[in-house]
Amino acid sequence: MKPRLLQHGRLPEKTEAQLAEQFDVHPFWAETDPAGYLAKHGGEFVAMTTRAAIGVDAAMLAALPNLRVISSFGVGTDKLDLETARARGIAVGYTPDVLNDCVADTAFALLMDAARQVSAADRFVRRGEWPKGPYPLTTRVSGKRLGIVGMGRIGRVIARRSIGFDMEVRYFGRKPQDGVDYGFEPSLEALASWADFLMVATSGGPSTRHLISASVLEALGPQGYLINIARGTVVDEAALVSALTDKRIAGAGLDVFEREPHVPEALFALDNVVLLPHVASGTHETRAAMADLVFDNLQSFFATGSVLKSAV
Ligand code: 8YV
Repeated sequence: MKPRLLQHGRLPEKTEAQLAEQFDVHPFWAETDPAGYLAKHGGEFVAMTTRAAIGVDAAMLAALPNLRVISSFGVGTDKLDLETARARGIAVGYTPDVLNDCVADTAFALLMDAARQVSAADRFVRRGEWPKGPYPLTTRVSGKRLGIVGMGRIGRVIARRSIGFDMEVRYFGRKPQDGVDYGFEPSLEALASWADFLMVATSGGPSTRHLISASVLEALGPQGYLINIARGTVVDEAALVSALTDKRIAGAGLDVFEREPHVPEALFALDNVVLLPHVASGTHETRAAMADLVFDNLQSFFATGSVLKSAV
């Protein structure tokens, strides 16, 4: 008998085929009566997969009384009820590290676009406006000051990318990080005031909700740029929209939003913000590596009792 696995959200085709070979998979994402199905069959499942964007909450875990392992596609754990998983001894696998490079690359793509207005200048050309005159001057990146909010796995790779731009780096977080050669700033407002570019690379969830507040944006100021490749919930989005509209910050580059896939339409007409649809890890190479790790976490758990990359 193959162990029963509840698939919560689609996964790459190769991964779904791998799971089908090793597990008795139920495609929960296709379920027309999710609550009814779990009430009737929830006790049959010992394993489940999910995605960082979907997660698994306390109510769902309560409907899975025999669950032993969760394998999540993504590094974000803000939608996973880790406290309940820990209390019940449920292993939780996720996919850190394999996406660091592509997320850090996207962070600099957004930073460069926000400062040099690459996308806005492209639209300028396509609208046939160049013959009427030159595109306005933009902002230099090289040699500027980069403030990183969250010096974790991805924040450290972003800091390394800054070397190529001769940037000075300081960072903010709960505490100074060992083995990090950048200046630690215990005050987020002070970091925002110092930085030319404020890079949000911290985890999502209740502890960081609206960490980038109206007062932080005010400290960043009319010469400062905000880049967010973390979670939309980390930024007070209404305050950001207002600051961009009123040009109380110079610009922003955003890959994540508070209510994805819905983006405040007030941003659509602005040339001082770059909008991406949460694609930072969205390359063939990285998504394949994440998918492999989702499967490998499960294989490891059923072979050894432990996942390869544990979130708990
Ligand atoms: C995921 C992400 O690919 O890894 C994360 O936490 O935000 C993305 O890289 C996406 O959320 C998967 O659903």
